[in-house]
Amino acid sequence: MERTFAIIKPDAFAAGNAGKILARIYQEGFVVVGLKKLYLSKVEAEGFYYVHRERPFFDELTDFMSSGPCLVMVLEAEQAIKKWRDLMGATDPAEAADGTLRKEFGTFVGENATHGSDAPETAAFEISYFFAGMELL
Ligand code: 3AN
Repeated sequence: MERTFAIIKPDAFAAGNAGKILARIYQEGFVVVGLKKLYLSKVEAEGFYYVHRERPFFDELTDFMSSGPCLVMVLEAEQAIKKWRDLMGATDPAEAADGTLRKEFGTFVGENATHGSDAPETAAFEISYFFAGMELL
């Protein structure tokens, strides 16, 4: 089994889509190992997206991620990282395949409903950024 880190982003949370996205997560067979609602500060969002600090959209991205509450999660499944990224779909909702979360719930590339780790190393960093070991029993 593998663990990945996921976010239901502020756009999807504000639109009332968190329940529908969680239902899909359970339907697809993930175990929700950790789950909490957070309202990130700008500094907390910047720390999370540190690897993107040189990208032109960094300020826009961290403003958005600190614009309202979100749900942060640790999901467990066989090949959880790939399985969750497949369920999310392409970064740009306009390019995401039918049946994916970003196609259904995303608005545009900057507000795309969900986040998922892209590799084991990033999953480890992202999980430990938001969760203590005791919260993941
Ligand atoms: P993914 O989340 O699919 O791994 P990345 O790592 O390329 O995508 O981008 C990180 C986040 O930055 C994305 N979730 C997206 O919301 C945001 N982002 C990516 N490209 C842009 C862009 N051109 N303009 C605004 N935000 C962007």
